[in-house]
Amino acid sequence: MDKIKFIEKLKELDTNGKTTLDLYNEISLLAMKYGMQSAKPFNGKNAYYLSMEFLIGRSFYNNLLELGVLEETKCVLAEKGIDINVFEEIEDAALGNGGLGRLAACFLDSAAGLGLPLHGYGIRYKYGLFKQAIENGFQVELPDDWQRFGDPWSIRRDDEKRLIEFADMKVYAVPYDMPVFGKKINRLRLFQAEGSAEAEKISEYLYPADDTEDGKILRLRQEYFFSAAAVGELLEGFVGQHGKDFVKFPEFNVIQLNDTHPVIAIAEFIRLLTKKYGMDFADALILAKQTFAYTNHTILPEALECWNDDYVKKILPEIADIMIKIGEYAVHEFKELGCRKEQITDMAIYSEGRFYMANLAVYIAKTVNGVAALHTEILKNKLFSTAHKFYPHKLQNKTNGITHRRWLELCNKELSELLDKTIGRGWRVDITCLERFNDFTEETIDEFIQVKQTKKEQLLKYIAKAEGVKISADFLVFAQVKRLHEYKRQLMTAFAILEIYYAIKSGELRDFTPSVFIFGAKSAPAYKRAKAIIKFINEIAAKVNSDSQTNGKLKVVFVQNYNVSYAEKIVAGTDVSLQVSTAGLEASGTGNMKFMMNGAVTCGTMDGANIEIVEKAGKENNYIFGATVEELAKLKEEGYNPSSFLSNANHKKAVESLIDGTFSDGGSGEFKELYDSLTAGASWHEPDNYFVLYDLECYVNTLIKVCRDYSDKKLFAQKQLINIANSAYFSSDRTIKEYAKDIWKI
Ligand code: 26Q
Repeated sequence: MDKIKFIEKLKELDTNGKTTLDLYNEISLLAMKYGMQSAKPFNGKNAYYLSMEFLIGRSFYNNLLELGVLEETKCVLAEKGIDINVFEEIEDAALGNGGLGRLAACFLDSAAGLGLPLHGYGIRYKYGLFKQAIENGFQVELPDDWQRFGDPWSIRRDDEKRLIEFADMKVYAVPYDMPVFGKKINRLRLFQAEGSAEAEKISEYLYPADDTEDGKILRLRQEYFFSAAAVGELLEGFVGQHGKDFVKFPEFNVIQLNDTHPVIAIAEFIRLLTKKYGMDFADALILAKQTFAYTNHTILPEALECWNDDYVKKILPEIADIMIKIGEYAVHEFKELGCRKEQITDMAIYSEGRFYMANLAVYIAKTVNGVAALHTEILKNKLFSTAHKFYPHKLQNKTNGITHRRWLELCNKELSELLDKTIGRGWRVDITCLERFNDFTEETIDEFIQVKQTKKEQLLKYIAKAEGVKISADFLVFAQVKRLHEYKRQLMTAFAILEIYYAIKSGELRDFTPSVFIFGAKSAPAYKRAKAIIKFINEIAAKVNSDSQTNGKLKVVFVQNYNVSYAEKIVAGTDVSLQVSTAGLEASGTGNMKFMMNGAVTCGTMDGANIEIVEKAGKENNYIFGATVEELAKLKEEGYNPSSFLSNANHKKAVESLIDGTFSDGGSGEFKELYDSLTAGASWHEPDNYFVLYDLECYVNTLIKVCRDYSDKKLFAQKQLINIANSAYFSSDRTIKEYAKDIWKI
C-alpha cells in the first residue's frame, strides 16, 4: 500500500454510525498496515534499550506524523465532517512516570527518525501510571486502564513467548510489538506476564507499592521478568544466526541499561552463557563487559537500588549466586588495580547482605553516562569517584534531549509554520537549521508574539474547560510541571506566590504584571509530604483565585492528571518555565528543554541541563538565581540553620501559613509535618534538606524581575525567540547520534 492507496482507503472508510473509538481503531489499523509493509529486520549491529518505563503518550497523531500522513488524514476526515481532534478522547499510554520514561520514548523516536537500529524492551503494564483527580485539594489516584481503548498499535506475538523461571513460579513473557516509525522502522517490545493469576500480577502495575516485603519482591520480579526475557531472546537469536561463537555477540548487540532497574540483566546474561551454553564464568564476564552500557539518572540516595540478599536468594537463587561471584571477581580485580580497603568497600557489589545494583552496573558496563554536564561531573567527583579513578575512560556525558517531532512539530503547528516561513522547512529533518532563526527581524518578533498568544489562548481555553478556572490570555504564564518531589521545590514556588500575593494585597507591590502560575504534578501514592504540597498549592489557589482584590493580577491553577498530552499544550502556551530544583539534584531535566524549544524563558537554578540551556541561549535571555552546588557544599560544611530565615517577616508569614490556620489540611496534620520538615527535619533528613528557605528570597525577587521585564513585550519575546533559535542542541537527535557514535558504535 503506498501513500495514495492509504488515502484512498481512508476515503472509502464508512464513518456513519461509528463511535470515536471505532474510528480510532480502524484508522490506526489502516495506518499500521501502511506503515509496516516497509519493515524489515536489520542484520548489522543493533542497540537495545532496556527500561522499566516508556512514557509514550498518545500514539495516534505522532504515528500519523511520522508516517507523513497526518495532514492528509486530517483533510479526509474533515471532508467527512470529523475533526481529527476528537481522538484526544483516547487517553495516553502512560507506561512510565516521568523524565526517565519519557526520555526512553524520545530516544526511540529519534533513532527511528535517524535510521539507527535501536529497539526498546520493557513491560506491558495492564495499568499505567495512575490517573490523578483532585478532590477537595487532595490527590486521588484512579487506575489507568489504558487498554480499554484497544491497542491497535501493538502486535501480540504468541509464537515468540518465553518461559521465565523463578524459584517458586514459572511465568510466560508474551511479547507485544509496537513499531516505531521513522526513516527506519524500529521496535518497542513490551512483555506481558501470563500463565496464572500470580504470574499476571507481575505486569499488572507500574510501581507496585514497595513499602512491604511483598511489594519489594514484586518489583524484583518485574525487573527480572523483562530483563530475562530480553536477554534470553537476544542470546537465542544470536545462536540462530551465528551459532555459538559468542565472541562475536558484542559485534552485533549492545544493551543500554536505563538506570539500575534492568541491571539484573547482566546476571541473567552470565547465567545463561554459563549454565545453558556451557561457557566459563570468566569468559562470560568478559562478554558482559563488552555488551552492557549503563545510564545513571539520579544521585538521590533513596533512588539508588540495593537489594537484600534474602529476597534475591528466595526467588532467584542462581542469580544471587552469580551476583555474589561477580562481586568476588570485582574485589579481585580492584585489589590488582591497587585499591585500598575503603575504596573496595565503596565499589562493593555485594556487602553485608546487600546487592548494590549501581556498583554492579558500573563494574560491568563498558561505559557509564550521566545525563547532563553537571550531573556527569557529580558522578565523576562524588557518586562514582572511586570507579572513575580506577576506570577513567568509563564515565561519559550524554546530555539529554527531546524529540523535536513531538515537542515542536506536533505540539506547536503555529510555531512550526512560522519557522518554515522564516528559515525554510529544513529544520524538520535537520534540527540544527534552527540556528538560522537567530537572524530574526522586527517582523519575526511580531509574528512570534502572535504565535505565543494563540498557543496561550488555546491552553487557557483548555484549562478553563478541564479545571474550571478562567484565566485571561493577557496574563503572563508561568509553569512548573514535573513529578512532585521535594527536591524539585514546588513548595518554594508556593511560598514565593504567597509572598507576592501578600505584597500585591498590601499595596507594596504595585507594578506586578498580571500572571498565572500553572502547576502540574503527580505524587507517588505513598509519598506523604509530596501529597501535602499538592494540597497546600490547592489551598493557595483557592484563596488567591477568589480574592477579588488581587485576582485581576494573580491566579494559580493546579491542573489535574498532568501527562504527556497535557504537557504538549502547556509547553507551547507558557512564557516562563520554572526549573528551580536544589542545585546538584536534578540530573538533567527534559521539561526545561521542551519549554525552551517552544519559546519560554527559563527561570531556574544552576542545575542539571539548565546550565547548558543558558550557555546556549545566553544568561541575559533567561533568569538564573539561587545557590550553586559549590555554595551549598560550603553551607553544609559550615552548618545550615534554616530557622534564621524566618526572621524575614515575609518568609515567616508564608511559611507559618502552614501552621497558623490560614489554610486547612482537612485535619490530617500534614501541613504541620511539612512545616517540621523545614524547621526540625523529617525522616533521615536535615531541616530544610532542599534549601527552600535559603533560595526563597532571590526566587521572589527574580519572579518580580521577570514580570517587570515582560512589560517590554518585544524585548521579552526576543529573549524567548533566541531560546528557540538555540535549542537545537537539545533535540534527542543530537543525543542519539552521540550514543550511537561513542557508546553503541552503530
Ligand atoms: C528506585 C527504587 C525503587 C523503586 C523505584 C525507583 C525509581 C523509579 C524511578 C527511581 C528513579 C526513577 C525515575 C527517575 C527519573 O525519572 N529521573 C529523571 O531522569 C530524567 C532523564 O534522564 C532526568 O532528566 C531527570 O533529571 C531525572 O530526575
